[in-house]
Amino acid sequence: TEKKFILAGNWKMNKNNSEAAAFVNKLIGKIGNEEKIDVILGVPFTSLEKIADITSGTNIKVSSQNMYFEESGAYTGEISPDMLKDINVTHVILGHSERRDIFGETNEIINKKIKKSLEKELTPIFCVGEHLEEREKGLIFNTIEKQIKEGLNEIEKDEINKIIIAYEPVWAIGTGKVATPAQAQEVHKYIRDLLSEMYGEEVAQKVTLLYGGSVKPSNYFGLFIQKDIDGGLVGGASLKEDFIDLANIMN
Ligand code: G2H
Repeated sequence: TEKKFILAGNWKMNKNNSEAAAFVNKLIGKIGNEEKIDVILGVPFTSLEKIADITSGTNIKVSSQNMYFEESGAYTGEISPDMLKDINVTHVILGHSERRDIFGETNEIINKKIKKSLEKELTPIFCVGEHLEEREKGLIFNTIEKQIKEGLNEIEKDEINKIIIAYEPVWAIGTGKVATPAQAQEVHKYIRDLLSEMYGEEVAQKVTLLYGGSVKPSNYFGLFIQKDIDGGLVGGASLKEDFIDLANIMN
């Protein structure tokens, strides 16, 4: 397929403004002209504007880690898609398991956010993934099916290729326990087959599916050579020079 591999970082709640700028300046020197892959950085709200300015003209794109689904108004503490667009943010991570588990985001809320991001031409990086308990009970596919179908509710065929989907098994997040390439590929294939059922084979093949959960340079190659894995969403390793190594592995 013609789709590009994506290396996306998710800094989560890390790096103040000056740390963010120093790190990204280093990244730009090493991978700022990357053309074979798309590099996306998921930055805290406080550093988005600065990082979007620093990376402008490079091949590094900037993502927020969340947003609200309303346009504006009395939503104390929230950030709107227009606010993000205004400072040249291009992507938004939605439905991360930390948003679901710590902040109570439901599939319905995530669906509203995905629809709003598409309307505003922000590219959603839509995260799904099962908990260990669900895996152990044999409920991986049930969980993923519900997250995908409810998260993509009312999203039409002509919009599905504007969405990046990330599979992040919750038991592999920040735990150092990466899914094996076979475990990851199994679920990626399931997601692709499900998309094919929902939207048709041709469209499903074009959807970018990222793997996330304890990705680091030493385990990345085996994952990203899998047929249905089109890149990675990287947390811990995106805070360090490991991120440069990951970009180099994909080249
Ligand atoms: C999964 C991932 C990035 P980590 O949440 O979204 O984090 O690589 O630290 O497991």
